[in-house]
Formats: sequence, structure tokens, C-alpha cells
Amino acid sequence: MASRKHISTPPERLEGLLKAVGQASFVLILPHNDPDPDAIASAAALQYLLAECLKIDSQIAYKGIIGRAENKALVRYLGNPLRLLTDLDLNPSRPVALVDTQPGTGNNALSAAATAAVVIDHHPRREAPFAAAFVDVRSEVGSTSSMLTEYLQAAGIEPSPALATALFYGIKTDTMGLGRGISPLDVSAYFYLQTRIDVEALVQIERAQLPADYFKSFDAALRAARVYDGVVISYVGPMAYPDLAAELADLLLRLKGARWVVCMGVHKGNLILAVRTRKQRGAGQLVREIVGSKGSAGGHTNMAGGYIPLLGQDLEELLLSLRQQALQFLEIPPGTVGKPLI
Ligand SMILES: [Mn+2]
Repeated sequence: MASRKHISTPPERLEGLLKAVGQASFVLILPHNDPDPDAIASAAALQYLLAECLKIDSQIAYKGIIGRAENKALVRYLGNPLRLLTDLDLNPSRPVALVDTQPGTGNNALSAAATAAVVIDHHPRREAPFAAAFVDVRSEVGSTSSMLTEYLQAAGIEPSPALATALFYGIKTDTMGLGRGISPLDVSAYFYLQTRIDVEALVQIERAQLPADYFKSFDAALRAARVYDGVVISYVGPMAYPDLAAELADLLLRLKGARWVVCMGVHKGNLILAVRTRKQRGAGQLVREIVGSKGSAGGHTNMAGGYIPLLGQDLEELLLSLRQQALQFLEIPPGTVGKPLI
């Protein structure tokens, strides 16, 4: 059973974490599928922490793809610490540490019934109980990287410039440069790391060159976007990688007057959804509402996502019904005609 004991201080959390894996000779670190900078940096930081504190050997494995040019650049800069997960990796005798995700969310490779050794995450706590030896879920925190920075500090471990850069970039991307969904921990971690980063490397990562496909999707998203009284809904079409929907949703939310964005696209037989809002809350609720039992959904109060396996169903019909459900949820009067963005 997951420990429900209230753990309050960083040293106590560190102790709990180390105790949960103390007897292991090897730990598999599992970020969420299609890992983003926050998941990548958190996994690398946990790997370093386990090696430094306990001399535990670990590997970071992921499912899906690392698609964004910036994320690929980050992974290259870190010396490729992640590899693709294989079926052999999820062996019940090997402890698994989940970072930036939780069991049963549908966005990681661990079976919902399996016991995790460690869960460190900042997404809303799953309602369904799950089994884990050590759980640190703080949904008020803006990034898992902030939490891992706190663990390193509690352990008295100085991050290398590369690790500091990755954690800094993890916080920066998940919080849009401290502009969304932050807690005091994010602010203190951000400024702690800021003096330790490799500025030149960060610039190279953030300005990574983009493939031509990116601009094609960009064009498709802008052309398809319809605006319904502050609600922007767009369909990108086939996407080279799944997190493109989120990337374009972030961009569309910058439209003057936009309060909500729903951006959708297809990747490998799944319809991917990204929801963004300028409101304080509701993004996770909206995406869960419209995805329902058709797929998997989750996220934060103002940024959320999900996917629906297409399984041969009519894509046009599905898009239409999702759009209607979203507009209904957002109380846009029926019959409101969407204005083309461009
Ligand atoms: Mn995150």
C-alpha cells in the first residue's frame, strides 16, 4: 500500500525516498511517455541522487518518442541518459521509480496494478489508490524538476552545470518561465539553479533548429483554428510527434482574447488533445470530460492533455463531437459559428 504518512520536511522526504530503494542494487527510472524537459531532467537528477547517496546503479527508460527539437537537443547535451524501454525492463523484481507521472495515469509504461518503489510527481494526485513504497506527489508545485532540486539540496549534492541546466529548463518549460502554476518551491529552485547553469548550452537547446515538418504543422494549426468567443479550437492533422499539439496550443493561447485552447492532432493511430487556459482552473476537467472513457486524460489546472485511440473510428465524426462537447462544457451558446483565425 502507498504510504499516506504526511511527510513534511525535505530531509524527511529524502530519508523516505532513500529508504524505499535502499536495498536495491538497480533501479529503473521511468519518466512519463514522450518525456518532456521536466520529465527528462527529473529522471537524470534522480539517477544522480541515487548514485551519489546510495551508489545505486539505475537506468532511465522511456516509452514513446522525444520529438521536440529542443528536447532532442537537451538529451544530446546530457549525453543521452535515456533509452527506449523494452519489455524486459519491466521485470517485477526490479524496483521502478516514476518521475513526473503516477501509476494508473495511462501516460507511463508501468501497469496500474504493479507496485512502484518511488513516485515523485506534481500532477494532481490520482483518486484511485496505487501501490508504492514512497510517494511524493505535490500538485501545487509547478514542476517535478523543482522537487528534485529540493532533494539534491537536502542531500547536500551540488548539481553539475549540465544537470542544473536541465533542471532549470525543466522548471522553465513547465511553468512558462515562472509564469504559470507556480509555488514558492519553483521560485526558489529556479533561482538556486540560475547561478549554476551553462548559459551557452541553454541558448543552444532553446534555439534548436526545427525540421520543416514543424512549420507545416504550424501552418495547418493556424489555418484550421476557429475562434468561438475566446475559445480557440484547432486540428493540426497528422503530427510528426505527439507533443506538437501542446506546443501549438501554447502558441494559440497567446491570441488576444483567447481564454481557452483545444488543439488536436493525430500521431500513430491516436488522436492527441492538448488543452490550455488562461483561467485559474478547469483544463484537466475539460479534457477528462471530453475524452471520457474513450481514452486517457490528465493534467494540471491550466494545462492538460489526453489521447483517444482511433481504432478505425471516423475521425471527422470524432473531431466534431469533441468540439461540440468542449464548446458545451465551456458554455458557448449552441449555434455559435467559429471564426477562422486567419
Ligand atoms: Mn512536469
